[in-house]
Amino acid sequence: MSRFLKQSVLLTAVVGLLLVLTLMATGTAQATLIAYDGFSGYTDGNLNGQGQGTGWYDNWATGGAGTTTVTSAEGLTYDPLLTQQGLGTATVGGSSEANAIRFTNTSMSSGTVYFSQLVQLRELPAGGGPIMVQLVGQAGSDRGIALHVGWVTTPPNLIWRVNVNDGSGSTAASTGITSTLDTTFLVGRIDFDADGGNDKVSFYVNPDLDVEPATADAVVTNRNIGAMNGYRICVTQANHSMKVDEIRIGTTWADVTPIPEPGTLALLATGLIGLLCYAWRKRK
Ligand SMILES: [Ca+2]
Ligand SMILES: [Ca+2]
Repeated sequence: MSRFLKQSVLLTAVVGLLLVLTLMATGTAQATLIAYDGFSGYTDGNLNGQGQGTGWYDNWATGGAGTTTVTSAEGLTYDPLLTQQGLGTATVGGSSEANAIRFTNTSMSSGTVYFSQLVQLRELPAGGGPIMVQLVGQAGSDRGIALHVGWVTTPPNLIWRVNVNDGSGSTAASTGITSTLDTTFLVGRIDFDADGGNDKVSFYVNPDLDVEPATADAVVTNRNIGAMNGYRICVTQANHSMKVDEIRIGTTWADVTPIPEPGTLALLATGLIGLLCYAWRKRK
């Protein structure tokens, strides 16, 4: 075999191997994600009846007298979180409510479950009910884990807090972190009790992506929640709206805090440069 032919065979093998490794890496990153919606691929306008992403049992169903819309012209970002263009916005007109709910293919009732999302309040609430995103456990119900904006004591001390409703009552825990009009990355974690007892719910506001913080910003440990099988956006504050994006439900911290994979082209370029160096050294 000529040297040129040998190098061609080697080149083909290396490029093929890089492609396989790239595909494997991409597949691994998504393999354990229970559900994802980055609001890409939707038709602009009313979110009701539409559905994209992965891991969902049905499409979005909107409720309340307000509206929930989707737009492809925007997208919330939280560097370096992996994101898609497009986002959803729940808007309350007057004093009513706007909500949107979607169920998952997977029912979650054991082990550890994480859910993350980007949210942006469009106005700071002046009073009234909560503005929230939540994992829910019953069709048509808002019972479940709610991550929402609420009062500390008196206005305008708005804070992020977690609220857990298990059907017999609810417990709220404050993060002490003031809510702003900036894009905020919220992560919820549920540790289901293996013996059917009370479950632990942890809440993180704007955490680092690479490693789960050792201490959560708020924790609730005295509620016994059932199976979670849905996700809900809800604004009950008069004349307010909230943007929601990059909804992820998974079983590990890494599932719900992904950063972009090294690009295929970057990997190929690295491989080719290495190969050229090898060929050059062989010639000498
Ligand atoms: Ca998006
Ligand atoms: Ca339990």
